[in-house]
Parts: sequence; C-alpha cells; structure tokens
Amino acid sequence: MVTHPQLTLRDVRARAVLVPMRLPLATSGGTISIAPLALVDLVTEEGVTGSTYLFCYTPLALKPVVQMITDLGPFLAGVPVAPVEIDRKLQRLFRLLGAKGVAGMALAGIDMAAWDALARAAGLPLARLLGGEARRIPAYNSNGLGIVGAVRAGDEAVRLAEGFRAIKVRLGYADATADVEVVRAIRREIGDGVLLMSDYNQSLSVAEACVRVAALAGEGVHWVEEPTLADDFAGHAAIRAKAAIPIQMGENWWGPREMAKCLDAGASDLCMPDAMKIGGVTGWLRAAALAEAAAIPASSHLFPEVSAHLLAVSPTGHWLEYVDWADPILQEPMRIEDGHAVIADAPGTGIAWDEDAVKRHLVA
Ligand code: SMN
Ligand code: MG
Repeated sequence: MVTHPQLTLRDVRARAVLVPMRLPLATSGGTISIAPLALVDLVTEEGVTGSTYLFCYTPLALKPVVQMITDLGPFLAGVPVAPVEIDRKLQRLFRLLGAKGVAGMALAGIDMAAWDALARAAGLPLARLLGGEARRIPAYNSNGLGIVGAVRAGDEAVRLAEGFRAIKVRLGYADATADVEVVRAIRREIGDGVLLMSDYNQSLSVAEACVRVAALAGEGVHWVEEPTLADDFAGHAAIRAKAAIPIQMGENWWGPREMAKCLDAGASDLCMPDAMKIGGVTGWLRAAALAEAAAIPASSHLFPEVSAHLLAVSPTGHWLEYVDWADPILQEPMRIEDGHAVIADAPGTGIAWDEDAVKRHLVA
C-alpha cells in the first residue's frame, strides 16, 4: 500500500446530478422526488482524490453550488490538504458574506472531500483515521413515509421496517387528530418492536405544536423533530417545557455556534446535526464535542455514508438517519445489516462514483 505523509490540493471539481428517489418524500414543506446532488472531487498533486456529495434540496441550488466549488479551485490550489486550515481559510474568506447557504455548502463539500482524501491516503476508513473503529451504527429508515394519509403510511411503514428497528414518519396533517390517526395506523402495522421517530419539518406555530405534541403523548413516538421554525429556539424551548416526548433539532444548524446557541436556549432534548450544514467533518467533530458537553445524544441527518464514520467517533452517538438517495450513483452503496449501517473496512468514506450512472444523471 502506498501512503502519503502530506497531500497538496491541486483542484476541486464539482458536477450536478439529478437522481430520482425510489420513494418520493412528501413533507409538510413540499415534496421531493428527485435528489439534486452536487458531486465534489478534491484532486491532489499526489494522485489521491477525495469525494463527497452535497444534497442541495432544490435543483435551483445545484448550479450555484457547483459554480462556487469550481471557482474555489484556483483559490485553494497548492494548499496542504489540512481540513482545519482549509476551514480557517474559507471561514475568513466568507466572513463578510456569511458561511451559510451556498457558501456554507461549498465549504462543507470541500471539507468532506479533503477528509476522504486524507483517509484514502492513509489507507484507513475515515472512522479509524479519526481514532475510532469501523463498527456498526444503529440506523433508522428515513426513506419515504411522507404525508400520504393513514392507509398508505401504514403500508409503507411495514415495508420500511423490514430489516430496521426504527423508522421515521413525517407529520403535519390538517389537525392533531389526523396526526394521531396516522401514528396509530403505522403502529398497528409495525407492532411494538419498532421505534417510530416523527418530523414536523417546521410546519406548526408554537401554540399548535404544544397541542400536537400533547396529543401524541402515549402514542409511542420516540422523538418529535422541528415542530416549529428551526431558528425559533425560544419557541422550541417553550414547546419542550410542556412536552412528554423528546424534542429533536439540528438539521438546520449552520455550524457549531448555532448549535451552541440552540442548546443554550434549552430548545432540544436531542440533537441531529447535518454533516453538510454543520460544516463537514471538521464542523461535526466540534458539534459532537458540544453534544458531549451537554450530555445530549447525537444523531445524524442525511449523508449516511459519511455520517456513519462520524457517529462512530461521537461520544454521545445515537441514531444514523438512513436514506438511499445517493445509491444509484455509487459504486458501493452503503450496506445495512440487521438495522445497522455497516462501515466498510476500506480506505476513505466509501464514496466512489459509478461513472456510467453519473453520466446518465448529469445536469448539463
Ligand atoms: C428532510 C430531510 C431532507 C429533505 C426533506 C426533509 C427531513 C429529515 O427533515 O429529517 O429527514
Ligand atoms: Mg427533519
């Protein structure tokens, strides 16, 4: 095996793909049936390439993200592949603009690709490079199970629970009774042995959220995610104060400092940073330390391939959110065994493009 003590960044490349989802996701905030992914490759002088993808939520964000990353290539060319230093450089570059949105996504994409390159160069799975083991991580199935009504939700839940010990339902139906009806229909179908997470995707007022969370008490819901606007920390704290079910937040924190403010506000019982919005691997490690300091279980949001490695080294690691959205363009989609994500004993994060598939989904 050839190992490289030092890597030098030559270029960062990005491509846009639109990948149809096997199960479309109808949330209270709109339906996503095609995954807009920006594929990032960090090329080094030593011939090692690090890769990751970014989930862009809407196809409208694809080209700006790809453009931003491509334009950062010449800016970063020649620097050592030292993610903490690259983060420092990009944080400074984006200080006045703000390292959120397109800029934050580009920063995170470069960070994740840089860590992948380091792990590949070391010949280690990322989890081991970070000092952990490539062990199995408990995963919940988050594919589908959108706002589809009680009957379809019950049917879908059965299929999603196959091979998993936990699944997630999107809520935010017309009223509390309808939400409860859906949860009961799912529970009837899946039995008592499967945990059921729930997600409101920011759809309720604080007052309405209090009513809904109270109505769900005793219905076997494991957590309630983002009942109200994600940046309303005081609102979430008010909901949490009355709730009998754990409140879960984190997918919309842009960086560890937003996480710290949210936890300081007492807004959440649990946390689930998003590997992209929190600032890549570098941002995640800082977020994991905050979660440990607050003694709060940390789950992941999307990006199961890289998140599995990150949860393996998170002191309060909790659940991995499993979605299969990138599978069609990966050489080796992440494997689930007995409800656990399997970290392959291979160098890097395990992300390698199926180039033929990428070509078929490429956005010109
Ligand atoms: C979600 C994630 C990505 C797109 C839409 C909705 C959801 C989740 O909030 O937590 O999975
Ligand atoms: Mg969510």
